[in-house]
Amino acid sequence: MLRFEATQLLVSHLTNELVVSNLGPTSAELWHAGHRDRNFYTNGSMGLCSSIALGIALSTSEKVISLDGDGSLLMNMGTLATIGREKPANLIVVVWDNEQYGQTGHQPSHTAKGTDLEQVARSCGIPRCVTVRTLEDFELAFEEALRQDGPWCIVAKIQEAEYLPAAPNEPEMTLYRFRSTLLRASQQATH
Ligand SMILES: Cc1ncc(C[n+]2csc(CCOP(=O)(O)OP(=O)(O)O)c2C)c(N)n1
Ligand SMILES: [Mg+2]
Repeated sequence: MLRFEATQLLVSHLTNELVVSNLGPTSAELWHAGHRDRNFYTNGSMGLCSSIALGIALSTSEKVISLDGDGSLLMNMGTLATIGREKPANLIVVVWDNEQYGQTGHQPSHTAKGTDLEQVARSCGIPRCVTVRTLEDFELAFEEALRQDGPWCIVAKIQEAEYLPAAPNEPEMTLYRFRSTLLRASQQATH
């Protein structure tokens, strides 16, 4: 399974969900798959994607999706423990697990040497954890995660591919756009 085809599939299932994406190609591919005001592209902040998504999930009842990377999640594995502790029902963590630190030179990550992030998430108390290896299984798991309460951790084993061009995402603009969209939605809901 390629991350870009899985990202395109994921985007095709979205309605109003909030999506936070890991730095680098994960954010670029999300942008190419379909830019939305409800996408929060992270920049440089390795390890913080699921932490940011957790914070957002705890402050809204809307579904929040984190598109994390194996290397980044390994660097801040405590975020899985906090998700398991807080158990936000509206949070879906997808880990694009290519078993490497892809964008910095394809160095093998711990998941290439036996670390099983599904088991880590499960042992942290995250109730819905699954590993998928094909596009079909990814779609089934993601559709179920959209329907059923979580928190979810979907570890999607992916193959590396050529990178798409970088996306024109400026951090300040991302923050401004994302916040304004949510603010507008909450103002409309109260009027
Ligand atoms: C604190 C910190 N350390 C190191 C880096 C450099 N860095 C950027 S991305 C990356 C690898 C990320 O790996 P992963 O999350 O698996 O994503 P992939 O590149 O495989 O898509 C590294 C080491 C950084 N941005 N921040
Ligand atoms: Mg990786």
